[in-house]
Amino acid sequence: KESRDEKFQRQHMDPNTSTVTSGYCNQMMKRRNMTVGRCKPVNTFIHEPLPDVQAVCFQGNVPCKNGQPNCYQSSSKMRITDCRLKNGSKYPKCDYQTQQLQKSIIVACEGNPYVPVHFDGSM
Ligand code: U5P
Repeated sequence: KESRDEKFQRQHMDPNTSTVTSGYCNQMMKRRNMTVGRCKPVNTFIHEPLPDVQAVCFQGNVPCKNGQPNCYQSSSKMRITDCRLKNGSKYPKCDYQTQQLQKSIIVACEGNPYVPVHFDGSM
């Protein structure tokens, strides 16, 4: 079974893409199995090395949106792509807007080793 950290990596890690095209989200949301059963409405991919993203668990502690205390904000901006389902897109035709951004990310961390298991947002 997929662990929570494996799920985080499947849903949010894409370190090796340097050039993001307009079709990126349609392709990646499908390839990473986020269009199975429904179209996941919003999802962020992070284009930084995995160790740099794992290190965020030891950066600034912030409360999570759900009130839990185990969220962390990256001290540096990271290269990310936000995928947002377009208005009027209906399953199974999941049509996404692709937006490249440089923002600080917020992740929730758990376990031993203490690693990211949830993407809480960006700012
Ligand atoms: N999410 C992102 N990026 C964002 C906001 C949300 O990937 O900037 C994804 C996360 O996987 C999160 C899920 O767990 O959407 C639901 O987010 P929310 O609607 O609870 O904020």
